[in-house]
Amino acid sequence: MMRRKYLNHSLILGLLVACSLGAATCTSNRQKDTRQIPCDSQATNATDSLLQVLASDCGTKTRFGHQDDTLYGHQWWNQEGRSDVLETTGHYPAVFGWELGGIEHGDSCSLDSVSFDDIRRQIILADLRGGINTISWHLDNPLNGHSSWDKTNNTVQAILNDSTVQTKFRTWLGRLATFFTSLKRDDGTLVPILFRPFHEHSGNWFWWGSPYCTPQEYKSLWKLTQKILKSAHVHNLLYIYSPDNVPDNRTYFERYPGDDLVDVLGLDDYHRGGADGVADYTERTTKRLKMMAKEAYQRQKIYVFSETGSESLPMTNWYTQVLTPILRETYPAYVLVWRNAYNIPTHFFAPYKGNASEKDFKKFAEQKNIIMGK
Ligand code: BMA
Repeated sequence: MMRRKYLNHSLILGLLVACSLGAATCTSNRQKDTRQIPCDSQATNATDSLLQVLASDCGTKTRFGHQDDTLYGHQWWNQEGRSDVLETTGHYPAVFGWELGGIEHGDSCSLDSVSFDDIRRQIILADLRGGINTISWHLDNPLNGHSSWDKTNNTVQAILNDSTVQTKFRTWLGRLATFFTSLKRDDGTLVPILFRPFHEHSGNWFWWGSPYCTPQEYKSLWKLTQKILKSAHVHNLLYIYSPDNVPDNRTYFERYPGDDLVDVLGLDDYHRGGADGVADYTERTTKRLKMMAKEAYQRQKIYVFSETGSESLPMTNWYTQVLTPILRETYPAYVLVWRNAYNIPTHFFAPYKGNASEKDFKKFAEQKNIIMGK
């Protein structure tokens, strides 16, 4: 059941009007509240269940997530069972983010030098503990082999129309599909994954960014990707659409591939500028999340704060004084903060043992509407 703390007045009014028009409308509204339908009609039972679990809390509670949490942390690397979040709060995160950039080449290690075998093992372990897994993919540019930050214009167009580039892209997706279908539990069922392809497309830093392809091309890329993954028998994914900061609601949906191709409305938006940036960050993310909550309800979807954080945590009370008030307005199904890099001391978003924000973070994690893992 998708309970909503956040329902704006116009929506309530709309529902009242709809109900007054006849019982059939009311029934369908009631049905609308009770069950989410994955956009992949062949989604596995576990994938369907994951969607229902997320929907049951969306709007009233938020799960806490951290990127690469158990692979490495602030100044440590690959130590079994370790997690900066566990060491500071006493709990693992409820949601684990992982990154597959590099898998497209058949490499054994990711762009962050992590072995894909280790990532697979950590995903399966997290799932076993009752955690939820989400995956991003900073894939290279198939047009020229440069990184995902390569800004060559028309790469998306080339994938769609140039058979050589498309063949390469299909091979890359084949390797990604092999990884997804290798995520097996002991009983042989597949671990469900929240997949977030071509993220932050409203920005100008990735080759799939808005200056380098038309909205139609972006949507076609999404559609093609999903079609190829499905034809490679990948049915353990929920798909997240995750623009970065956008100026208005129209731009948020400008490249939306459609309700039949998306399960989750996401938002990637970081707090920059410390104390001076609080007002701006709070205002824009709250506004956008409210819009997403309303749209998600109407489209029978869920919404998440798919990436955020304040790098190096210059404000030691960021978690309780900046993030919490934002979450409280809409309670997205989860919030995920980015990684604590083992080799870049300033590149961290969750406090670690001994960090000045540790106490504040523990307080954040103890709130009754914040869900942590085990
Ligand atoms: C970025 C940074 C990079 C990293 C990339 C993919 O935001 O953290 O250092 O390579 O994500 O994980």
